[in-house]
Amino acid sequence: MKITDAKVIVCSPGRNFVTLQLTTEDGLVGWGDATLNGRELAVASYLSDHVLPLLAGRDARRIEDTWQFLYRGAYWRRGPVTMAAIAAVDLALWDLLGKSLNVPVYRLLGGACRDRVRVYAHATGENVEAALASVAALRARGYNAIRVQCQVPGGTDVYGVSHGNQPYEPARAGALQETVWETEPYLRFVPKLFARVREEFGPELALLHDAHHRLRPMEAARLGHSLEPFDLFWLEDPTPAEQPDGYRLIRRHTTTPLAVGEVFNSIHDCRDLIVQRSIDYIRASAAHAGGLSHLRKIAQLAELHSVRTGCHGATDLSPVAMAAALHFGLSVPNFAIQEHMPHTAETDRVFPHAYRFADGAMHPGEAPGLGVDCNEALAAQFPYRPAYLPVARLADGTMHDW
Ligand code: GCO
Ligand code: MG
Repeated sequence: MKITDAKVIVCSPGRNFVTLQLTTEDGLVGWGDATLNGRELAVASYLSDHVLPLLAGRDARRIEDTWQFLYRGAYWRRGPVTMAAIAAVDLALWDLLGKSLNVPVYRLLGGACRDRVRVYAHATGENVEAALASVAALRARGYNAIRVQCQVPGGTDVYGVSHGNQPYEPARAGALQETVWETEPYLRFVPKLFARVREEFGPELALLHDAHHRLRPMEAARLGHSLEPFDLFWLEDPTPAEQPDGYRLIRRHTTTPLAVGEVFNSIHDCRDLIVQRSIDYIRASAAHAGGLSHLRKIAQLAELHSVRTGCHGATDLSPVAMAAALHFGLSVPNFAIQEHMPHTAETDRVFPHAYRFADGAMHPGEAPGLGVDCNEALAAQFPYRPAYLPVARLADGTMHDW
């Protein structure tokens, strides 16, 4: 089962995606997601210029060896661009293996550990009433776990809130936008928001919140403590992830569960956090942390330390990555929850898929491989458009953390 052809497809059906296509001598086609939000073309180039020329003639069934070759064989290892590229190759190889054996990937990963993959959705509002209405609408669609983000009254532009009736999209098309961030009003407002949500929806709904790395460790400790009465499922990314000792500090002050890791790209980014039990949920994804092969190792380390998985699943992870997340979530013993932001209708048309949603959970389906296709002709109708994640400055102009 030799790899005979490899190519990268960049398209923008509602947002940008980078997709890897591997073809074998038997004519099988495998798909991988190489999308790195706001840095898409860097991964496309890394793949086309430096990785794909190394793949021709390799046995597509040697998934782990190919991973080791691309990771250990590179002098400049790790980092988001490199690891997204390795992930794309890895996903395409798992897809090919499943197709060659006519089984869905979750069976190759050890089989289902559960019947379905619990997912959480995003509620957002430009004010508290709108956020409550958004939670109610998601509950009516069957979600039993909901992340709530809301604009802080008075102006601070909270990332992750949709504007008008548009669904929230992590990147903004066109020139890079700068927003203003103010920590104190945010810290005063968020407990009030969750008090209202609990009051309105009762104790059973799982509630999540994402602080998007905007806080210093002691501020995050204070927020976690003030949210304890509202029993969050998790507080995500309270402080920048390169400071594991920051998480130890937060831990000393609050029992609010912590989730981190959507920006991690290797087990080395989260080893200390996991081993020291500074977090409760690891959010690394198959798309950005080296594919299913590497994410499984992260999950196994986490399992040893009672940390569960809650993988990143925003719209900038393509349907190929979403499918991989669902095969992973179905088969990993210490799975907790999966993020779910539905893609646009155009994206779903470009990437027809076997996975489905019902009653607050998803299933990857029984199609062989990952169960996702890419309609190249349709993809070509949606050319790449520059789009960036907005950055944040304090009111006095100081650059602030992402
Ligand atoms: C999330 C996120 C996203 C990311 C985006 C980055 O939890 O879904 O924080 O909104 O910021 O996916 O590319
Ligand atoms: Mg997040």
